[in-house]
Amino acid sequence: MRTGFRYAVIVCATAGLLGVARAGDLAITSFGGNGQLVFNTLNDGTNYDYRVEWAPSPAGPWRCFDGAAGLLQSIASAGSGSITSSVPMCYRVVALPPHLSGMVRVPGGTNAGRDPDSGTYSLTVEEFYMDRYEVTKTQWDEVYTWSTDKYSYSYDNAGGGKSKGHPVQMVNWYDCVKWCNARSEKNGFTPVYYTDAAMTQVYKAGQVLEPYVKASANGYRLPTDTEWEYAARGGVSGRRFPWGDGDTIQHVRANYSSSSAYSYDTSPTRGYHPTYNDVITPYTSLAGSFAPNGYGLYDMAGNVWEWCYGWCPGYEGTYRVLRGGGWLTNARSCGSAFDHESRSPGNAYSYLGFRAVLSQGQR
Ligand SMILES: [Ca+2]
Repeated sequence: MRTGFRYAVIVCATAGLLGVARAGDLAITSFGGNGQLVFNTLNDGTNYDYRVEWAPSPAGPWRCFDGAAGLLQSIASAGSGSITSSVPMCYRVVALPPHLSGMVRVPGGTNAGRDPDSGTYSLTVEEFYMDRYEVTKTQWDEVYTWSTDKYSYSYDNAGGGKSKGHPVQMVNWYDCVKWCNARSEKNGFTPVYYTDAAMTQVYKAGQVLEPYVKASANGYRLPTDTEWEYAARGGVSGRRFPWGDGDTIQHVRANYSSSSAYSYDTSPTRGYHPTYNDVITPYTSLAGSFAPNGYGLYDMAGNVWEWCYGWCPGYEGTYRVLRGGGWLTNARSCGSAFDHESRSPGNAYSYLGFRAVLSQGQR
């Protein structure tokens, strides 16, 4: 069910608490001189995500923190040996409505640089929201059951999952596209994918090689290849992997198969991830088992590969793009720029899952 934002505002000067306005039962309870902001949480049985926003005045405009750059961007040189700093004076805590809980805001913009593997690149996207984790089996089942019981959806695969909280796999591209539509309908949104040019017939069943895409629809969809890579880079440029500190990979950072074939694979443990290799494939890990990237996205390298919407260039009509590498594959495949992998949309594998996005304006 879609609801509006609920938020609590704090107006502060030099980190002192001057006044608090509250909406509902969400409130900021303290803001200390050490910069620590404390707020209560909503207690209505819903699992909300929360985020802190800032503004120059209570009238706004309110802005999200885009990692460290969100603050650094407000500091500019005066050109005379001194620095003028514009410090945000108001903060608020926002409880994201349920349809956005579990998603992170990916700010629009351009991420350009030189990737150690692919060379110069430039990625430009509009703001969108993306699932924080790969879609889990739990999440998959909830929408799958809802959509097949009463709403005439039919899928080629029921989906596999090592256990609750692990990413869903053994789902083909058609399943994922239909599931996005079902999730949209479940949340009261307009589905994105249709079977007819007039876009009156929601894509719910069968294998439609090239669904009609309603660009104005506000529902869930698969990310484009460009959106996926932009998101994976997490706001840092020119790095091989989703993290900003170095261009190497180890098992402590991701669930993948380590090998000495790549000099930047410096994992002290080799082969499949020792924590998740229980000799019963697939060796997936609980979604979110490793540190997130700068946008708060987990497992953008490894665990399961992720279906993107687009065709593999040169193989239009045959193969759809996958990104990010998985538990089965090597360090190279985990690179943010690695786009050499694609699969037939009708095939399903135990190393391949997905995550969904919402276009801007759906907040
Ligand atoms: Ca992944």
